Order: sequence, then C-alpha cells, then structure tokens
Amino acid sequence: MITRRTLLTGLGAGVALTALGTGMRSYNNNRAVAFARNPAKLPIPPLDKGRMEKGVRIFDLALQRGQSAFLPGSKTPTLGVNGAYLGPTLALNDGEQVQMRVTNKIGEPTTLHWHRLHIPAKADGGPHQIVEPGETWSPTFKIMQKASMFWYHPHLLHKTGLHAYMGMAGAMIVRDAQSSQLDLPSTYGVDDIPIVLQDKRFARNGQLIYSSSMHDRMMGMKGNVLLVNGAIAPRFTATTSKLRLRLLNGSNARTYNIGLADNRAFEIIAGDGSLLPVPVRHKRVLLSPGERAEIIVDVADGQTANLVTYPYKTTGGGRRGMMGGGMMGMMGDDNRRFGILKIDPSKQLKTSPAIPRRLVELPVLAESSASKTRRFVLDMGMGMGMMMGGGGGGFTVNGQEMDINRIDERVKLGATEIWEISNNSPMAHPFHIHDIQFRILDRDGKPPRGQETGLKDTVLVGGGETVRVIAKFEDFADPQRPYMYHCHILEHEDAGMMGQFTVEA
Ligand SMILES: [Cu+2]
Repeated sequence: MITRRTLLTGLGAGVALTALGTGMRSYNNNRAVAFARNPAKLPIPPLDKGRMEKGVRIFDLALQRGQSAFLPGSKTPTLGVNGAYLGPTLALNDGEQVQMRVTNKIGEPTTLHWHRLHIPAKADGGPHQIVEPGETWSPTFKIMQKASMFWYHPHLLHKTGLHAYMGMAGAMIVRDAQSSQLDLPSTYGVDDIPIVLQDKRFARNGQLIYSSSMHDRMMGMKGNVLLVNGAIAPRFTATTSKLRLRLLNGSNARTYNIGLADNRAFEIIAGDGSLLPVPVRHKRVLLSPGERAEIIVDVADGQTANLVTYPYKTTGGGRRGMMGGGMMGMMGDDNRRFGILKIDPSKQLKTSPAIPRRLVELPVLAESSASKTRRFVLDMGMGMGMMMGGGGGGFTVNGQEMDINRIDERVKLGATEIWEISNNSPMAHPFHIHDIQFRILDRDGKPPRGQETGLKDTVLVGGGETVRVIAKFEDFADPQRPYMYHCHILEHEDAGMMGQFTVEA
C-alpha cells in the first residue's frame, strides 16, 4: 500500500515535492495557457546513436536530477536522463547488439525499463532490476524488433508513478531493413518528430504536485498542464509537405483523443510496436498511457495545423459495477482540452512523396495455433471504498495485488497463447504486457480497427469490456526472473494492479 508518508519521503532530500493533494492551490491553468499564447519552439530531444565498441552499440544513460523552466519565472525540480527532464531519443537498429549503461545519480533506488523491447527478463529493467544510487547497470541485448517507436521509463515497485511523473523517460526509435525501403518521412527533427506527452500539475512556486489524495490514487495522477517534449502548446515550422509525428503517451494516467483543430484527416501509419499493414485515414487517434501511434499530417495547403486533444468516451458499457451509470460514464470520459502542437508550414515547402499504400507484412497468428487461453480480470473494487473514505487497497489482477515474491503465471517457451483481459471495474485500464508484442483478436467480440491492427503491447480495456489478444512467447526462457503485466495507469500499477509471469523451457 502506498501511504502518504512513503510518497512524501519518496524522493528524499533535494527535490521538494508537494504532496498536499487536490486541496492545494495548483498553478493556475489560465496562466499556463496565457504563457502558451507566446509559444515556445517544440523542443526536439537529442538523437542519441550511441557509440560502437567491438560491434556493440553502447548508450551511456545517466539518471539525474535537474531544474527545468516550464513556467515563466519559476524553476521546477525534475528528473531526467542525460538532462534535467526526459531523455534522448535512442536510435536502434533491428538485429544489432546494444549495451545500455545506466548510471543512477538520483540519490535513491530506481530502475529503467525498455518498454516492450523483446529481451531477456534479466535485462528488462522491471522491479527486479533495481539500480542502487551511484551504481551503473549494464544490460546487453540484441534488438529484435519491427521498426517502430518504443520508450524507456522507470519501473520501481510502488515508485513508478512518482519517478515517471518527475520526467525520467524517453523514446527509442527502431529501424529495420524492410521499413527503410519505404518512402516515409524519416529525417529526425525535420519531418520525423517524436512527441512525448506528459500532463502535470504545478504548485504556484513552480514545483510539481504529485498528489496522494484518494481521488488521484483512484483516477491516476492527472495534470492540468500538458507538456509536449517539455514545452506547453509549442510551435513547429514545417519545411516539408508531410510530417510524421511519433506520438508517445508518457503520462501517468491520462488518455488523449488527438486530432487536428480544423478536423482534417491524417494517416495513421503505426501503432505501438510496428507499422500498420496499410495506412488508416482518420480524424482522431486515441492514446492511453504507454501507447504509441505514428501519424502523417499533410500541410501542403499552407494552413497552420493545430494538433489538439478532443473530449472522448471510452468504449464499453460498464455492464457490471458498483456505481450508477452516471458515475461510470464520468470515469470513462475526459473532457479536458489541451493544445498539443501548432504546425506552421514554411513558405517554401518541400513536397514529400506519397505515403505507400502497403507498409508491412505482419506474421499471422491463428487462433487455432494457441495452446492455452489465460484469463485476467482487472478490478479496483476496494479502491472504490477507498475513494469513499474507507480503507483498503484492492487494485488487483485476478483478485490479487502484486506480490514481488509470487509468480502468477508460467508460460511455456515457444507457446502461442490467448490472453483474455476483462475489466471488472467501471474505469478504463491500459493493460501492458512485457516481453511480447501481441495482436488484438477482438474487443467484446468485435475485430480491432485503425491503430490497433498492428503489433501492440498496451491495450486500453474499457469499463466492463473484454479484450482478447494473441502472442507467441519466444526466444527467452528464465524460470527465476519474471516479466510483468500491469495497468499502465502508473498509480494503479503502484497500488497493485500488476502481476508476474515467467517463460520456461
Ligand atoms: Cu488501471
């Protein structure tokens, strides 16, 4: 159980973290918006290609504390990787051997997890791979991925939410031979742009508020200011007629329904872990915490394209639940609107090639090839009581809170399995599985659409909904060291909505 005490003492000396809950007057959103009227240029995280040593690509990553200037006239203590806030974009190539040298300079234990790289469990950077202060952790592994964007973030038991919220995260872009043949925008920072979204709540002195109120533990920590690569509603000048935006929801709890303010359509070309078989033309892309999507925005008309968030309702009717329909509705909806990015086309636009109509061939996993169906029920039953002023935890998978000393599931190496994830609560949960990429079979019996047609590692399961996914558990067996599956609302993960599985020969 997370108590207010552990939250308050969590960061030790050095970072004055305000944890006074929703009663504390936060940084006025209007002030942030007014500030954004004079918007900053979109910061582009540096592209880190590492350095080659005996055929291994080495990345030196220092986890550190720093001060960031998000708001006028105030400095915000933050965490970052090789910088004050967020970290570099790591450039990785399929088939290459890499070593991550992670040095912990934040003065307290943490971990760094490679969100859904297919690597041995001992290299995963989950709750079992703690990096003590002053230590360097150096996992070596081979990149075995389809071209896509992945990300790294902390994964310490009970502290993931806090450490990620403070900014210790970054993107990883994997390229492969097949995708390099495609005529897609791929000049980093010019027409291929990472967009890391994190919402924050600020105290009036500029410090981040990480609240321990019942409400924020239940709903997850949501902010009222959206940072886009660390800037508020920034601008970007396009020099090409098409822009590839690689969207990463690195937020603790908030799902974004992203679109253009003038309602123009864009092409979705990738989901979490791969390109899509074919581009999907759409006006919105829904992104829950942990999820990624790549979109191609066309600005050939010379008009400013304003990327914003729209209100949304999650799918799923909440067929069960202890609350009335109104409450369930509220828990599935989000009506806050944020500006994400204003794209100004320059006068002389270079014309980008047309988007290829076919992008990638993905392996087919037939349902009949599955040897087993495992069922996972997500619940927050007691948590409801908690919000109502009672006690208890109750953020569970299959009725149990995470126990780091318990292996919940044992999967046979080489097996193809169907995992059926049912949400027994009224609130949507983004369910994430380490080690594998899955395909979505169906959502309440209906086949997936749009960005969900590629390889996935995180799927939003609406209130009362059941999603079935299929995956093959290959290559890495380790009976001792588990991988995690969990809700990617980090406060839920920290409160127990997580389990452990091993892959065994
Ligand atoms: Cu959750």
